Amino acid sequence: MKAYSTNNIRNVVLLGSTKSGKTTLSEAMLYEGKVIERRGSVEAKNTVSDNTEIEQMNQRSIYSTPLYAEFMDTKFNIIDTPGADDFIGGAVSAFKVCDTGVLLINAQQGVEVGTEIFARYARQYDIPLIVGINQLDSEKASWENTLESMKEAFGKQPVLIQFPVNPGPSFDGFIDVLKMKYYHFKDDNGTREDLEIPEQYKDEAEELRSALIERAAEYDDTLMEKFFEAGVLTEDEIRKGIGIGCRAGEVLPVFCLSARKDIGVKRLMEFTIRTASSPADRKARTKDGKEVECKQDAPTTLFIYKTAVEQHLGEVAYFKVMSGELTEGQDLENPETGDKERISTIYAVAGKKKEKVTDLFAGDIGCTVKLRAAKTNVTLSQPGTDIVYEHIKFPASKFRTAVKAKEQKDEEKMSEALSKISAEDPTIIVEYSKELKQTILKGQGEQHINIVKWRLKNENKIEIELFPPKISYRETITKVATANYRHKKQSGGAGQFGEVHLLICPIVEGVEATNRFKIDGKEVVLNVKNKESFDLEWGGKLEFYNCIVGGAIDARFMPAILKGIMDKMSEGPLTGSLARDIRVYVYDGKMHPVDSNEISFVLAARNAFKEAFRNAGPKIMEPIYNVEVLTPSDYMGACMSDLQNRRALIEGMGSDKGFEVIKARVPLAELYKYSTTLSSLTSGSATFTMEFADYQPVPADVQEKLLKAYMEEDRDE
Ligand SMILES: Nc1nc2c(ncn2[C@@H]2O[C@H](COP(=O)(O)OP(=O)(O)O)[C@@H](O)[C@H]2O)c(=O)[nH]1
Ligand SMILES: [Mg+2]
Repeated sequence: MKAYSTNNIRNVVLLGSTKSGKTTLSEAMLYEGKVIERRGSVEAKNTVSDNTEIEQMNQRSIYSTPLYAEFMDTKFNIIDTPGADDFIGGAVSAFKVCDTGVLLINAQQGVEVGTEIFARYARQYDIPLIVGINQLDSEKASWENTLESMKEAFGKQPVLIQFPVNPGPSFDGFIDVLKMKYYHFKDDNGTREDLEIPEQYKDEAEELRSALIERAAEYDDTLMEKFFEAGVLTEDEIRKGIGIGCRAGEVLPVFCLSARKDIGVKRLMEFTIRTASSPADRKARTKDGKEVECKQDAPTTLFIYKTAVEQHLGEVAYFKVMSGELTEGQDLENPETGDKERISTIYAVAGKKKEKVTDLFAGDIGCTVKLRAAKTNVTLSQPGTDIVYEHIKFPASKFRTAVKAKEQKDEEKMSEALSKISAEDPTIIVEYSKELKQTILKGQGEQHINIVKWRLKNENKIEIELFPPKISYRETITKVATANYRHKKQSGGAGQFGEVHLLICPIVEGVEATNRFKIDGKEVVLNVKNKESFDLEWGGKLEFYNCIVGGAIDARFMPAILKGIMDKMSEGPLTGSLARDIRVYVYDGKMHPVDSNEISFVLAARNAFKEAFRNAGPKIMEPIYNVEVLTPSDYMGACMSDLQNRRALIEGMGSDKGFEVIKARVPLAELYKYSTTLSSLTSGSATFTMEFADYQPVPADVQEKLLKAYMEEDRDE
């Protein structure tokens, strides 16, 4: 394959809800681009894109797959993405390297929540979209309903470039109002006839053509002038105007498709090549906020957007050439670590098919093998080039589970395998929580995690067990309390003696510290000699006040007292959870001239603190998450009552682009497997996001249960 120059490259990401037909479309594109001679199908498990065992088993895409077609003297790079929420990581990384999105809408369903999710992401990543209404050949296809749902979701953005002739099982062509032609298909294999528009479609075609011209004129002054003077625009002018509107995110050009019958695929590719951005039209952002142009005559820089371990090849790094020219054998370095890397071989990629090439120009996508330390998000550049590209920001996890190996002996192997999987798929996060003493596995949904389980079993021969993770509770207090504790031991040898009197009170935001307290009805004023304030690792604060008067305790024992308190803060008096937001005033005590030592004061302080804590209106606090659910209105009621059963506090409801949005605050303890429940409640048509908000006291009944559970656990040990 020859090296394509930047202007002759298009990078297109295929988007759309599950089963809209992205993988089938990619197959047809590869066929049109002569990369394959026969089209496979998802059912026959022989598509170029879904080529892994697990994807074929599930008959769906799980990874994002880079592909290409050579078409109209252009290298048409395609990234086929999985549509499901669970596998969103693949799409997010594709946004980083693509310049245009083709958003598929299933004509049987119209706009789905999945469609809306991808449209949102595209806006967020500034990816212009072209819409393909697919499956127009299916029995339940409805052109009208689909347009209606698009109007609701996208307002006036959709602009029809085509309309179908005979949508439904006998779908065999469409009228194109940019070309003013009738494209008729003679077979199910993309054989196209370019015909005059039949009489009965002429009026509709004229009407849509006028609408198209008007929209095309809207985004450019010279086109607008020309339109006012002449009343028409040429084909090239229309394309130009629509292209500008599309890049500005104001226009969604709409095409007709049957990916299965290869109808409309070639036209969509032609339009994309002529109208959509080339890589040169977009600038990439660096970590320090600068912009880098994608051009050939510049130092070579690459960005690795994905890695995978593949049969016969080992670790494969997929990248985009962000600037300059990449040549086989070139030496590059990672500007962040100084690591040197030689690019020994370069491949153009169509799924498993890897074609060796000698050069790739700025804007092109390819892969290489045998890098020493290159991972997703790494920039590699010609030595001396001080450019580091902004990392891909993957969405926050939505599914959290504890994991352990079925066989204790596999525990270490499991950790290693999990960290490899997480390097390949950064939306899988594995961490050992010292606090919970559990390995926590996080991902985008239960299916996502199940894929990990399957891979461990089949690729690494490790069986794992998943179970509900513990919750990171916190403990705090709500009122003032005091306690005295004397630690005394006099058996044999040297004795131990320490006595600590302390007062504790809660730290409440906006309430100033005081040294006046009422204890047993008496006003007490403490004499603060010294204050230390600690931001706790686990959130919240501890303030420690030395109020000792008259040398009751030597200053040299104060660190031991603080240590005793810290010990108890990190293993709270109620349930052993971490404690936070407490002020401690040590105001009196006693020493023994011989027996007092540090350990005595550690123990005295620990016990005094524990006792005071239990009398200070102690509360267990739990992590609360902000949850936002997006659902079709049919399922609104079901989603609401489910949330209410999860102790949710509903903060807002509203509709957005034809869907209902619910905003709620929900305790993490109630969110285990929420993604799974939501999916089954709504037949997979809803989605949600969750984000840590803050800690809040648990309700009394929950506190009771937690205390009881802790007592029982304690007794067990
Ligand atoms: N009738 C019809 N079925 C299609 C079309 N495109 C895809 N399909 C079928 O829809 C299902 C999902 O297709 P797939 O390409 O895997 O969708 P993806 O999840 O978006 O990648 C498969 O059974 C396909 O055969 C089409 O244009 N017409
Ligand atoms: Mg797919």
